[in-house]
Amino acid sequence: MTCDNGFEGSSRRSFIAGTGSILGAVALGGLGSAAARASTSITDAAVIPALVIGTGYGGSVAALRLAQAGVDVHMVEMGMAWDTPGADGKIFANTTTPDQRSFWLRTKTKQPLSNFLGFPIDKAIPRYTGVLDAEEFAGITVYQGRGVGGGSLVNGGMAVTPKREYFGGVLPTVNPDEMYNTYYPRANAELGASLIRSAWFESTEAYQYARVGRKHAQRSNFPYVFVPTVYDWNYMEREAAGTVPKSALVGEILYGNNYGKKSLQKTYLAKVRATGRVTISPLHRVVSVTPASGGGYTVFIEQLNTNGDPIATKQITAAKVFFAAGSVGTSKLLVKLKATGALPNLNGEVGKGWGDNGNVMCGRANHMWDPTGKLQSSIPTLGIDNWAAGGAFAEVAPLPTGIETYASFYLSITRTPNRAQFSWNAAAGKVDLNWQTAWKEVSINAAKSIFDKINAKEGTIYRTDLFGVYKIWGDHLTYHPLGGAILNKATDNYGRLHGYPGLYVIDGSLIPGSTVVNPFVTITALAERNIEKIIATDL
Ligand code: FAE
Repeated sequence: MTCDNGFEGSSRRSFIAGTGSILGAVALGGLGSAAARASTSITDAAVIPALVIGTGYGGSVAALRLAQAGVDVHMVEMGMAWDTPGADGKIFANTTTPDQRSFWLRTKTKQPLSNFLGFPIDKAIPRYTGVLDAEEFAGITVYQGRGVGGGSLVNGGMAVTPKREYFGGVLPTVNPDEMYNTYYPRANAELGASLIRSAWFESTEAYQYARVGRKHAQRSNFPYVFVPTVYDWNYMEREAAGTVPKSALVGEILYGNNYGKKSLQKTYLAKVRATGRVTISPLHRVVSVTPASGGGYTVFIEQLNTNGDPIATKQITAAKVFFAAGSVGTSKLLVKLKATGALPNLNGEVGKGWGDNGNVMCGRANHMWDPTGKLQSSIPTLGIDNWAAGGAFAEVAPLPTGIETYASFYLSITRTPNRAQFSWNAAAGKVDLNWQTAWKEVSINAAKSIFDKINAKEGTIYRTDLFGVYKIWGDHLTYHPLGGAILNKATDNYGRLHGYPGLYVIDGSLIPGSTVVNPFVTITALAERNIEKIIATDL
């Protein structure tokens, strides 16, 4: 039997029994009602069983599994819904023609590659709640997705499972058997990860840049791997054949893909919506969480306009709160809430253990007889694996400029011991991160273990025009923020925050600074593991 608040009879009873007085209010017709579920945004004074902060990988996994277990869920997302086309008929802007949709609250683009042939390429754009946030801390710019789908909206779609032999260094307190037998396969299946068709890779103009990258790796005796992605490869082949609108093959990526990429909107979040138990509030930002007098937690939320300004504040009560605001978002919230007295009992591990996954970028200048192609698919699919010998895994990345650049471009993920800490800056009223740019030296040296050798073999040099004037290394940024609420330190071994029953962390902030490869499959698999335990024992 389904009650009008949406709970199936038996699961409703057990959920109420397990979670205390606040759920009495839910049963009496709080936000769990069908009408409320159909509304587009959360209402002030709502009383709900479960709130998920953020709609990226961790948040989407949590919402889906909770809803499937019979729990009504509300998701709050500070970015936009990204479900409505702009004036050009497209939801997302192209990488080569950034506009207001491209960046989160900036008046000038901040492209990861800031220069080309020595000239700055950033340009003025209207301030808007755009999809890519280049969040600046003192020593590093952290790129993140903003909107329903989180990082899946803007990322390269590389769906990489770390080699099992390295897993102990990634998540030392997690049983590898359960991850590799159950949760990695589950995450990869739900995300729709798959490999490029070999014959097409070998023949298409769009991956000439990757074939050149492979050839250079081979000639210097580096192992290379094809990595799965969440792009629909059949769609990309049809793009190449000219039978469908193009996305990867016209360079769409950093500011969103209009077609072809299986972002969370098409995978986990499509299933979330199909449960009928989850509402999602875009342009809503959580600013505080504190224990409620009657049990559960009071959550303060600001509703934003597309200029990023608060237009309403809402105060709701949730029995359980899942922090899934991403490594930076969750860490900033927890550090602020501990320091300002909203959640004073959080332990001293909160804010610690943050890392950049060793990200560093570089380009190499090839010879005129080694062109990388003017048509480059924006979805990388090949990696050079020198982790064992040199501590670097380099993805052969595209430079989808539409012209022949004679450049090979790489994003390296490297082994680095450096970890930073978030702290509350009371005077400025914000959270700081004590990362130092000089810490990237380790990562540069690891990347050099690959590219110095390739350059020597090929008789080539590094590009010096992509990150400034005469600057070789893109060492000012990360795409892969990880940590800040480390598993089994700030939380227990399943993401339950110490000091506050009913508060959970379920995103990249649980992972201590490195996943050895690109992170979203590990974030998803860990979330699947943790939510299964939480549903079994806490609800
Ligand atoms: P995330 O996906 O960041 O979701 C957090 C969500 O919470 C966001 O939508 C935020 O807007 C929202 N939020 C934050 N604060 C609040 C608040 N206070 N109130 C309400 N909402 C809030 O977190 N990874 C790969 O594995 N392969 C790739 O190829 C790859 N390429 C990348 C390329 C780029 C340009 C970028 C930026 C990232 C890339 N990543 C890649 C990283 C990957 O997208 C990232 O690790 C995951 O998205 C992190 O997942 P989380 O669930 O931790």
